[in-house]
Amino acid sequence: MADKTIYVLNGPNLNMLGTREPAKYGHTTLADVERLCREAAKRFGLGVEFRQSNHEGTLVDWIQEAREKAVGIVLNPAGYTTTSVAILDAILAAGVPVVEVHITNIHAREEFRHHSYISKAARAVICGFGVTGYTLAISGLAAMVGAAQKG
Ligand code: DHK
Repeated sequence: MADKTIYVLNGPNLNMLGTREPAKYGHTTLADVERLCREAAKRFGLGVEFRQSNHEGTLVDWIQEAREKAVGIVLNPAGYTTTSVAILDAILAAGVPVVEVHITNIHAREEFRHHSYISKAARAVICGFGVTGYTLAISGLAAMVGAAQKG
């Protein structure tokens, strides 16, 4: 059993990864991303609670839950990045480090995608690496929480 757990939370439309605008988001499915995350976390002895929701309040509930049950959070807020004060407030109250991930380079895209409420509270931000960003986020989070690489 893993010593510690991290939550990997995904916002709206990421359930459609693999078929959604593949020229931007790639062909990898969210199930593939979950597998990558579990492999990456295992290297640091971390367990993963991997979830996706299209609903803002559900994401807030899960961030509150992570406060009790996790040592850190990897969050792709997707479309809520640019709008959600509620998710920002949940992160400010979370008491565990949050790494914000975007598959695409949001700064090279439309102007409205450049501003992130989440970045105001995230400990780190990764964007533009495709789905590899999730594994980079897990490595960074592991360092933040002092989880040593196994083997
Ligand atoms: C995913 C989304 O759904 C968009 O709303 C963001 C982000 C970008 C991503 O790159 O993972 O603007």
